[in-house]
Amino acid sequence: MSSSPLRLSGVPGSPYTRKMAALLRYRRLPFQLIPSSNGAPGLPRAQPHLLPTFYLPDAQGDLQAVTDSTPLIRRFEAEFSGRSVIPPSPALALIDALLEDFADEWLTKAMFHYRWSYAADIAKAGPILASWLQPLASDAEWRSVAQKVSSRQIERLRFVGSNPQTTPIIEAGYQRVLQVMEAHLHAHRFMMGARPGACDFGLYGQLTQLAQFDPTPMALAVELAPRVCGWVGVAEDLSGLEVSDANWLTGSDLPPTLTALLSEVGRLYAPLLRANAHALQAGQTEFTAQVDAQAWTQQVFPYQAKCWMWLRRDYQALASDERQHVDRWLKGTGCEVLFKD
Ligand SMILES: N[C@@H](CCC(=O)N[C@@H](CS)C(=O)NCC(=O)O)C(=O)O
Repeated sequence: MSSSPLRLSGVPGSPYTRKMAALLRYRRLPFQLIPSSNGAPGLPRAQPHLLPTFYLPDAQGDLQAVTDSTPLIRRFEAEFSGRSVIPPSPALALIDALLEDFADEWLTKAMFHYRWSYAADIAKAGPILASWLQPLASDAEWRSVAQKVSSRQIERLRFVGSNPQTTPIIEAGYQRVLQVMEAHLHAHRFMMGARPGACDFGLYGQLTQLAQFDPTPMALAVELAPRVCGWVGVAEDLSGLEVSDANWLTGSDLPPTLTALLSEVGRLYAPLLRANAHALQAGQTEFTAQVDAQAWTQQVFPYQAKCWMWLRRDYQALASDERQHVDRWLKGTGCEVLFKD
């Protein structure tokens, strides 16, 4: 364990940067956020270049550029003790991992979709993202960067599967997710109980954009889920929240509101994970899945085949009594298909 602060680069419009900064604050791990999407001179560059990028010493002490928030959270769990974000019950930890993955990989579809589909959202995001990329650009350069960023991202909508066919599924799904989170927050401070799990930070990261930045999804959040909006504000800095082991959800049943959230995972995300991985295996470049009884067609996304593999690996590693808990919790949610066969 090193005593120097962790260093990372990222910008406020990156949900994964927000996820990791909030997680480090909660864990009371000192860090320095380099406010840039390009790192800083002399620092290594990640391939692929993603935000946030962490700069971490390897075994020889050489700095490496490391990305991907989900494995980084597990690495920091191993390297730093206290204020863990992984529930000690392996069964609950599996549910936490599944919800974290849903936030990172499905809710981000809604984030990207709203930001780059609607005129008001594009008009806000283009110039502000450009100011983070090139803070000192002249007005003319700035307008040109804003234009370039917007056209590039609009062109990339297809990567997340946002198109006229999937728009109703994404938008109805986002609104239901808000409503079930709202219901859960009536009785619990976090998804994982009275203390946050990794999934809380994943959801928080996407919601910093959906509920706090992009005008179209933000108006929906204010209308449908005011508690969720309040929660996002609080989750940013949980450094002073005192927690104990007793704060995790306990009991042999999950709260019904968490089951409702898992039902959204089963409805919106599980069919995509399966169809994507099967298409990748079959060497296809595109797949169609049935989501919410409607066709969803998008390009294959190799990274999400890895996500599914990680979840299945964790499920396989469970002891049989733990697996029975998970099976019971997932029964009827649509998530069962993730772990069958
Ligand atoms: N799975 C990664 C995803 C990170 C990611 O996709 N970051 C986005 C920004 S939020 C990015 O850097 N995209 C590259 C680009 O837009 O060029 C994680 O959890 O950190």
